[in-house]
Amino acid sequence: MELAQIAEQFNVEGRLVTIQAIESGNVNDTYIAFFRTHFSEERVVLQKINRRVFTRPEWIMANMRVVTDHVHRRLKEEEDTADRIWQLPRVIPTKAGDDYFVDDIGEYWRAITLIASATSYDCAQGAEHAREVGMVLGQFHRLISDLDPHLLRDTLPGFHVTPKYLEKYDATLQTPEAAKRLAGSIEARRLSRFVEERRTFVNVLESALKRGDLSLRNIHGDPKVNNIMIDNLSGKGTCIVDLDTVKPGLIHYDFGDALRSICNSAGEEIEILNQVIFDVDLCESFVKGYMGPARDFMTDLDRHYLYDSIRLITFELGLRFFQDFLAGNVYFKVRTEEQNLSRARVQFRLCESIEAREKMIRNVLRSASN
Ligand code: GN1
Ligand code: MG
Repeated sequence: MELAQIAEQFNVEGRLVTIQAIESGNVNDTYIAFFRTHFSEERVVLQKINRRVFTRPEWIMANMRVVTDHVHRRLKEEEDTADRIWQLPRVIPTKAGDDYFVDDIGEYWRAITLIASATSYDCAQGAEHAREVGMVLGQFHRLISDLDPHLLRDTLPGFHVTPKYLEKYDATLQTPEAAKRLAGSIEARRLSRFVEERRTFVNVLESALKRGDLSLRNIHGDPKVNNIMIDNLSGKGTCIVDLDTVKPGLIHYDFGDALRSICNSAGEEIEILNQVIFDVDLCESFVKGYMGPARDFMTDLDRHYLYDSIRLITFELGLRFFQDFLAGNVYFKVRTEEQNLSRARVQFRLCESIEAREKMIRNVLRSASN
């Protein structure tokens, strides 16, 4: 089926004029579809859900419906006292009234509203940006904190349970494909040693959960910097997008994920490792922004694990990229055979940078989170 035919399934006014592909995103395929009437234009985000990753796309859409309805209701309730128009995209139904469209080869498509006059950046633009990214995440955590978790399906079992990724990595190591790739790359063997040195650390958050130090709350699951939209007109954060992984989890994974992404100004795809540094000043700005909306729900024990969360999620993402490289690139989309290896190198280097700055980061977390 042609892309245009798919876009036309959705209930958008006007005639479809063009469709542009958006390159970012490691999992789903994303496009912007332009529709025009005689007097206006509407652009919508069209996405093909990756069925290799999300085996139950209909659950993704059910969750999206629950989360967006909940957040839109809360935003409406608070609008008179809010400092700005906080936004969140809405699901656009098909002409048949469904939340998604299944094409002739069984692919799942959705359309969501585009947040206009706003930009998402792949890397930090400075202190102000970091603070806004923090505030948007804190605001989102606050808004979904009273959403009944039973209403959400687990769309990706094991997502952000770091020990599970280590198990998967160990299983991959046993395969001939991994053996071949390790034998063929000095860099891959170096990364495998990096993992060995951090085996015991992977349990830090899950053990805290078991002990009852931490508790499950609704999380976003993927709050990296380019999922946070900044208003072009005011420079302030306006919303968080990519709601595929909203589910009960540890907010620490979100906190750490946003920080590992905003504090690495070189981005995830850089080849020159020397440029990969965890910027502690950006970390401070982010935490100040986050704590605005989050101060009320952060406990002292939550604060105790913030440093570990940054180090852990960075390690986890590196491990996920590395495992996928060893498995033959089956999960993350790649343009080259070595891209996942290269992405893993970046995250592991960032992890080292975090470890080297532990004291400074802990100090910043202590002062900025009170
Ligand atoms: C994936 O597709 P994208 O870019 O939104 C991944 C995240 C990673 C991220 C790293 C469902 O997100 O967990 O942190 O890549 N999403 C999934 O860039 O695995
Ligand atoms: Mg995502």
